[in-house]
Amino acid sequence: MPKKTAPALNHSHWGTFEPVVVDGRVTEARPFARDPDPSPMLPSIADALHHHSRIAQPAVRAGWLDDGPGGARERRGADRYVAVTWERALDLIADEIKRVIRDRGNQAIYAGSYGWGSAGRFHHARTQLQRFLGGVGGFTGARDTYSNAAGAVLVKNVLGSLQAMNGPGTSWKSIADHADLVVMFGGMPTRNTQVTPGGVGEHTTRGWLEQVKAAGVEFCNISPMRDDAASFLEAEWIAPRPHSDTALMLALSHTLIVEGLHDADFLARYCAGFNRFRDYLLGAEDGVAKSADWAAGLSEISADKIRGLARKMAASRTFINVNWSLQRGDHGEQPIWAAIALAAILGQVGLPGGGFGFGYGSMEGLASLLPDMPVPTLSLGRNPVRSFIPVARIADLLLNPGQPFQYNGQDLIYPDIDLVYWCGGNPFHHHQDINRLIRAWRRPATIVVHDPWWTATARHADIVLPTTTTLERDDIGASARDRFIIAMKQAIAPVGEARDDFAIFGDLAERFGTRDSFAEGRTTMQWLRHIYEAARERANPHVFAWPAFDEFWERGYLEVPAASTPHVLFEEFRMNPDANPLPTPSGRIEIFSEKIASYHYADCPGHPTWLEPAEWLGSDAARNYPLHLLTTQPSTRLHGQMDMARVSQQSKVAGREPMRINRDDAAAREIRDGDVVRVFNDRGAILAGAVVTDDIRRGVIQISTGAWYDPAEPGVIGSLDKHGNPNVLTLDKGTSSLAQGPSAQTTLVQVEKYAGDPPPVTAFESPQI
Ligand SMILES: Nc1nc2c(c(=O)[nH]1)N[C@H]1C(S)=C(S)[C@@H](COP(=O)(O)OP(=O)(O)OC[C@H]3O[C@@H](n4cnc5c(=O)[nH]c(N)nc54)[C@H](O)[C@@H]3O)O[C@H]1N2
Ligand SMILES: Nc1nc2c(c(=O)[nH]1)N[C@H]1C(S)=C(S)[C@@H](COP(=O)(O)OP(=O)(O)OC[C@H]3O[C@@H](n4cnc5c(=O)[nH]c(N)nc54)[C@H](O)[C@@H]3O)O[C@H]1N2
Ligand SMILES: [Mo]
Repeated sequence: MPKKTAPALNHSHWGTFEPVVVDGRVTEARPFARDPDPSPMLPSIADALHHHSRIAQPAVRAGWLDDGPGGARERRGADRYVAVTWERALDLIADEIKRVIRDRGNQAIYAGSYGWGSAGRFHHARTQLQRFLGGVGGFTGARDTYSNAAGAVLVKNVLGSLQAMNGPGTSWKSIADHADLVVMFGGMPTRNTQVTPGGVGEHTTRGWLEQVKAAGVEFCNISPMRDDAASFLEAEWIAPRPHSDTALMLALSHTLIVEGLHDADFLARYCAGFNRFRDYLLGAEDGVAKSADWAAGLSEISADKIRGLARKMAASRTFINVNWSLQRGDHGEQPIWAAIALAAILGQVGLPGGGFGFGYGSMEGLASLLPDMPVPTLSLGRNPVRSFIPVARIADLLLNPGQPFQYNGQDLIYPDIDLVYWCGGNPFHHHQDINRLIRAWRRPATIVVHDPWWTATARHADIVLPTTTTLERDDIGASARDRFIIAMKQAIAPVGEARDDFAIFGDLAERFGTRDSFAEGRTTMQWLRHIYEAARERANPHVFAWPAFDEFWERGYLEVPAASTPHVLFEEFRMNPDANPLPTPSGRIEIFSEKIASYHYADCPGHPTWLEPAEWLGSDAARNYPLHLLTTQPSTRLHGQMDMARVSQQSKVAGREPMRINRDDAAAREIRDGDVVRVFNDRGAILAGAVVTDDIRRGVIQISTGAWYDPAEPGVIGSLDKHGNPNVLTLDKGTSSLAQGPSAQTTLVQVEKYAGDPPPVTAFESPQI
């Protein structure tokens, strides 16, 4: 443990760091000494903090200020702003919230406000917003995440809890000690494991992968990208067409059954509904056997290869991982369910090193040796309004007031939204089909956004409030996927007129007479003490004796010892399924779900099923748009955060977001490395910078998410995006009536070399004020 002289630390979703402060400015973010594998994104922190795209003072869109709520809404994204004082801005917001509550009711306020904000657990932006609005009658909220909605809703139904999706899963240690083979659908990209929500004190994934490799375990990377597996893994690369994974998994299952390699005892004892699924696989339901030959036609992986892999999986202790990306597509529930069924047929679920897991290459900490440790958090408070949307249905909500929709067995209605309040998220980064979003965004009378930076979302808002970043305030950083708790100490004074979200909502609450219930009479420091002590009370003293708050704050961090025994998912269930049933209706793994079947959803039947995605290389649409666009997580930033800073900027090609394309696909279009290209489909067009590679399968291109949306004609639906935000191109459709998750990966496009002088990127210039 550090002594009194411990450096003041700070914390981010991508790592703990020590800010170096010179003359009131942060010049450097030094990696935390206890982190074995710090994120290469740290050098961007100082740039972003002091960048000219910070919002200097509260601002109101001119059309809204002149004409009142709803004024010149079609100018959102193109309008000027007027700088106002904090008092004026807060009066305008309070009056507008009061108007909407009076005339339309609280459900007319949408405050689902999805987004990652920053790592501190007290200044958790969305929680602060929802505590405030909950106290003044409530708001329409949101369920689930963009990360893994389809998977989460599915596993809650068929496994009974979220644990398999969100961790802790079977530990890497167990895999190193017991597995022979790791089969990775979507690979295991270490770029993604830089990150976990609430922050990472200790990056463990690369180290674990090295240990698993050193133990002699083989890896198989089933992904359109070779480099989804680190080269030191020496993984076999199998590159199916994107979205054909469900067909592959069904064919692996089919092979195991017809060759008698399935574990009949496991299926009888631990699973419900295997026979129904078997009938489907064998073709009894629809006359089509889901054989290796059948899947070969869909995936372009040879039938022999599929059969060979099935036999190898049955002959080995095999661990199957499916990354979350696979379920971020049309019918995204299916690859998750098919993987569960495949693992059940192998019969190794609940055995050390065997079975399945999700997202091990999606984020840090899904399978490390995590201690039993409570995390300090700010409670959400109560929301008296019942209406909600599945989070990725935001554009549907705004475009279709009063219309019915389905979600996980419920028939619901979209409420009529008049005010959107966003705090800690960036829908113009995260949502699909931005042109459709702009159309939806024109519906509400008022849009309020808090952010430290002039993101595209801020630039499409009516009232914009500048907030502090983690370096400008005190907080506590912690995550359920990490064993460090960090005292995040203010390093510099707030930039410009920025204020903390907590302070802003306190002053808004004052205007409603609810300050006492919102702030509960505590200052920031008293809150930090309060949430820390509440966690300390829940902590198991046999795991670790938590010091009192003052000692923690002075030490700078807590390091809770790693768990001594590896975790095995469903180990207890396997030992005694009657005494330890799963919390599903049958108490078993539901290969067939009576409940899901009872909803009669054509897009999510009662067992894992091959359902053709709306767009993929096997569909008719591929004639016009022959390339499958995968919008992966960026290695150089967190979503849209820090796009203006050096690590991200150094990765740009001709000033635009890189687009990786296979050598043959590039040659056929006369595209060379470094060319500016136009990527387009019926939904929109963007400019990007070409990177020609052999590491990506033919017919597939990759553009990371997160380049700031930069329309050539601001405010105009269908404008060319000069910078390369791939969400201009993506499909905005629910995965199915079950989960209604985002289908971002279901996108076909065409690419051509851009003729003429590419227009300059202006995404990071502030709007006219
Ligand atoms: N096409 C495509 N789209 C995707 C995905 C994909 O795979 N493909 N992935 C999706 C996924 S998994 C996710 S999680 C989403 C991520 O989408 P978001 O979470 O919305 O993305 P961020 O850029 O992290 O947005 C967080 C915002 O909070 C702001 N912020 C930081 N700290 C504070 C604070 O203290 N207060 C306030 N008020 N604001 C703060 C940041 O400046 C930033 O603008 O994107 C989704 N979008
Ligand atoms: N550096 C960094 N790390 C991050 C984030 C970030 O912004 N920056 N964001 C974090 C967040 S919020 C999340 S939710 C996770 C997301 O984690 P994931 O969803 O797992 O991440 P992706 O990068 O979208 O996809 C991983 C890989 O899946 C492969 N893939 C895509 N579609 C298919 C398919 O149809 N079949 C197969 N077999 N493979 C496919 C792609 O080749 C891709 O490289 O990442 C987290 N990690
Ligand atoms: Mo995510």
